[in-house]
Amino acid sequence: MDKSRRGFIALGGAGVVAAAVTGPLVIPAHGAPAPRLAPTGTGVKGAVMNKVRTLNGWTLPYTRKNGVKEFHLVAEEVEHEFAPGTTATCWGYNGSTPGPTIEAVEGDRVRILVTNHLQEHTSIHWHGILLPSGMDGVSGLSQPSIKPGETFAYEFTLNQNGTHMYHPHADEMTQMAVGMMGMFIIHPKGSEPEPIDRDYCFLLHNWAVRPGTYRPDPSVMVDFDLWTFNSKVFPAIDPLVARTGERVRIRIGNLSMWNHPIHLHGVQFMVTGSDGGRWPKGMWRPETTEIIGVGQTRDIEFKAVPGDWAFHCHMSHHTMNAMGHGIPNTLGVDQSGIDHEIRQLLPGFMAMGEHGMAEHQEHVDMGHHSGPRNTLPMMTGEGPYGNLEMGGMFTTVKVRDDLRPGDYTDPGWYSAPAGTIAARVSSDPDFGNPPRRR
Ligand SMILES: [Cu+2]
Repeated sequence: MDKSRRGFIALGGAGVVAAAVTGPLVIPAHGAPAPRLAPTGTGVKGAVMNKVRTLNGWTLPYTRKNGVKEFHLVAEEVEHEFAPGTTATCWGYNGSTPGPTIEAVEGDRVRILVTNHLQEHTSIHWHGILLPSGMDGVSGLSQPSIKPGETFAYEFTLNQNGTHMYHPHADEMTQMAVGMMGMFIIHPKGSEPEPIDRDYCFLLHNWAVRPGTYRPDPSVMVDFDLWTFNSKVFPAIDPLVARTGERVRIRIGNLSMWNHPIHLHGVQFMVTGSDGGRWPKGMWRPETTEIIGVGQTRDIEFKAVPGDWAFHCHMSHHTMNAMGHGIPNTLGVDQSGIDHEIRQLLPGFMAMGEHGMAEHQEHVDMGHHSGPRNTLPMMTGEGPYGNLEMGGMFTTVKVRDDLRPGDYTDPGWYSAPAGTIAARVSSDPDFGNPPRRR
């Protein structure tokens, strides 16, 4: 049992945790803030169901009241770290962005208390969930907005299963741009038709945290600086870990402003579901890239194959961290001699990009070039064989033969069997006689 699961009480059999426990309920992975629970009169009390592993995140505990599962969300400002080197004042729920994942079971009656600690009104829309119109959370249309300091109760019965989301439906442009969102997973009653060994979930998002600033800019529509899985960028996104042969499901939701073609190396996955629930098998399709449209969720499933496999958005600018886009193209431009002259105007200026952008990481890693405050390098990360030159929506799926079930600790780098790694056969540029079109 790894540290992020410590504190759970598993009641054998179904593996569903539904016991009232006292004391710390969840120790979220990687230093995410501890859940803040509303006082219940008897101290901190609640239960956690955690069948899903929320990447870099956590599951919201609940209390059971007369057969109703009661959750309590608090909308509030949070200090958030995207990766070591960049923090910002964001908005979220219960101390984190995204907010904690809500997990429940088809047939449950749920009550969700929402307390507003923001300085402006809010509401929560339960995206994709079938419920009475008055519980749909559209402020002005289906309910009055939740004013600062107020608590509203949403209550409904879950008549479906699948991968869903929650987000404000009040000043949405601002509140979503600064991080207010979360996942709402409804498990089917009974067991899954194909048993799932590891069930991951995360949300896609984009942020305009301009170099040197500490607040995401909600007015930006297309030109973002940070592209995140669950509000984290590479290299701070946890790896997805599995044991060889396990059936892995990854549930992905998109509340960003772009569609993201999410690509997994090493396997053909099946696209098996969405917020429409688990699709009939005849609708499953094998893919290696699946576009997760804005406002959509997708579930992908595969049998884990040993290795370290890249898992990322295929929009190449979405696997970069902060970068200036309004710059002249330096590719192929001889810049020799201009460093000295420009440095008189811009101390520390360094001409780059003549032969491609990869030298950017080398310069930053060598400390030649520090960049603005609170700003991550455009490309970063080191693997066992060198620089990764990545950022943003990039992580790895790490599959090993010898993992214990339920062990989510990072197993380090894969050691590939001898003879299965691409290797140098020549250093002569004129090596061989490759056919060329003239
Ligand atoms: Cu993308």
